[in-house]
Amino acid sequence: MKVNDSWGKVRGFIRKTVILGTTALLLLAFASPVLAEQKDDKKPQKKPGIVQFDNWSYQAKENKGEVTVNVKRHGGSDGKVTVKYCFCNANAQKNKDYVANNGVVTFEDGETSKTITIPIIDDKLKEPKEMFKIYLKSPTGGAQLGLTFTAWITIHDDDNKNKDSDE
Ligand SMILES: [Ca+2]
Ligand SMILES: [Ca+2]
Repeated sequence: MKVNDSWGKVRGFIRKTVILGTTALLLLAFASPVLAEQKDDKKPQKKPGIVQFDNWSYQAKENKGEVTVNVKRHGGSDGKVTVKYCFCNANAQKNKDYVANNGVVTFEDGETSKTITIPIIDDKLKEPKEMFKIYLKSPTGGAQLGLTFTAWITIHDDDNKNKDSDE
């Protein structure tokens, strides 16, 4: 009797365990797609951000050798994005007053700030203020260009001692 009793208990225990286990497995099977879906819903959308210059105007001294402009990425920094840059002449002449090396700025995932260094040519000529324009184009990686995607660079001559260029 004793043996039978305990066997009965054991069987009861096993049955309960199996039922509980099956129920748990079934619950998991039903719940996991739902949980996964919720997880997907909560996953924030990728924000590659907006890329632009931090200023629309930069000043360069002719005898300083170079000018640095800042490119910022804001509103998100997800993933790698690139943006091309090129130059326009105004009264400053490409490769006479400054070196116009078109290029690409690359922001790695999480990066938000980059610089472009433009060599300025110290030409020893007496000149007025000279200006040229740099602009950003062709963003990749889902990034967009901001409003300040162009910037003016003013070269202040160091050979001309008149008022106009001596600031
Ligand atoms: Ca010059
Ligand atoms: Ca000069």
